[in-house]
Amino acid sequence: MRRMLTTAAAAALLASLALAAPAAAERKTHTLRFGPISVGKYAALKRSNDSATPGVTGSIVAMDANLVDADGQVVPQSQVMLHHLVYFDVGYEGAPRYDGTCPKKPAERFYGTSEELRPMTLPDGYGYPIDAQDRWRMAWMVMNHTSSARKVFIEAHVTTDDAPGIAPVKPYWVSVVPCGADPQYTVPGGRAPGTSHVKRIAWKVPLDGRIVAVGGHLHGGARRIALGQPRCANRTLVTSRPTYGPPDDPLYRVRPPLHEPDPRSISWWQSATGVPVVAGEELTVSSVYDAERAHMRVMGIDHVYVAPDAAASRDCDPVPADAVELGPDFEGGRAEPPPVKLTLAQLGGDGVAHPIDAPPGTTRSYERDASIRVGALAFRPSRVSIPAGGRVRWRYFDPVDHDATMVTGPQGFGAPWSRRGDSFTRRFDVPGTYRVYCSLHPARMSQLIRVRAR
Ligand SMILES: [Cu+2]
Repeated sequence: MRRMLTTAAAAALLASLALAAPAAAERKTHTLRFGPISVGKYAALKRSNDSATPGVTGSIVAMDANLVDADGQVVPQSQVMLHHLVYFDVGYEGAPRYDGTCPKKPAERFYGTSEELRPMTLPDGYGYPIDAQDRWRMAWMVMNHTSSARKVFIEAHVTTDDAPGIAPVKPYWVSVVPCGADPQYTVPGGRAPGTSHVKRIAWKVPLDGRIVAVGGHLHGGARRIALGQPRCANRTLVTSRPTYGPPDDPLYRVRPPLHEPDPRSISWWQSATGVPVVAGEELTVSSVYDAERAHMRVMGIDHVYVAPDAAASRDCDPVPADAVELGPDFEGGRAEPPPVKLTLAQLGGDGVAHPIDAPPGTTRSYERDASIRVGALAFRPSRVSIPAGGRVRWRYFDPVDHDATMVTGPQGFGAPWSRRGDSFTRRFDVPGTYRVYCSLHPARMSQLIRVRAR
């Protein structure tokens, strides 16, 4: 039932509101919790869904997120891992938002974090503008490294400020694999020790402004991601550097090791002065990985926050002195990606995943090409032999996504996430033994591909 105010009470309330005005700007940290998420043992779960919002008209000046249990305790990444998390602002009816680098996408990516759990910070005086009516979405992937099903929550902390003078920033996600749902690629490996694999993209800056913050997203095997400015003598503006955990980090003691751990820190750059950029100029993003070993399903994404500024300088002034680089918050980290030995695994009758050399069964030999049926959480046949130059075709029949990702072998590859009706074909020119799993169901779905020398 609605409560009605008497005229006198309403008048008194108006009087007290008038006395309180003008309202002081408010800085507040909101906790947004999503869940529970039930994730099976050794499972990777990915999804996108609506997110709660702060319900504030103002600016986001800081944000972070992690996984917590029902008591609000942070869950260690070595147990249940937040592999990635991206927040999207959809806007509202009459004021839709579109992505900065993929404008066909009707939602603006504004904060992303991954295994390194890097918070978003902006220099003082800057913020990402939001409206109380905005709707948000979130896309996430969670990996359970343990032998029991777990319930976790994604908990974000969003610091908003409704002061009127905060300069707005526009977020741009610049990926070396642009605009796909799964912007991954594979470093095939097999090159000399110390050499690097570089994947580069050019990005046309859409407006005059100043870059005031840059974050990076990289996977295990990465050496750096660099933002370059060809217009100014091809200089490097910002290098986002990974730091890997120390050798005794629990991340490297996950057994069985089903994926190559990402860096535990990726440096974050910010400057209140900012680096001026001009509408129409091209910046480059270079994602640099170790080329000696294969690294499957890697990414290279710069998160570039630009403050629109029509008066921004067109000169190539030096990178400002107030630029800071925020590095790891732990000791003993490693700059070079450590070698990680991955393995196939299979859930045993004891409910625990055990490393296996190959899936059970006999090997089916083909004169030329092999066709593999992916369904009911299995590859059929699971062991095949083809001649060099032959092809393997995966045909997908399950309603959920799977992929085919090399674990060990002479040349890395990763087939894209696929489901019922999809297929993918790869030609194998390099002889040898390829151990392959579905990276989304690594303890259940494995296969062996022998490629015979001709
Ligand atoms: Cu799968």
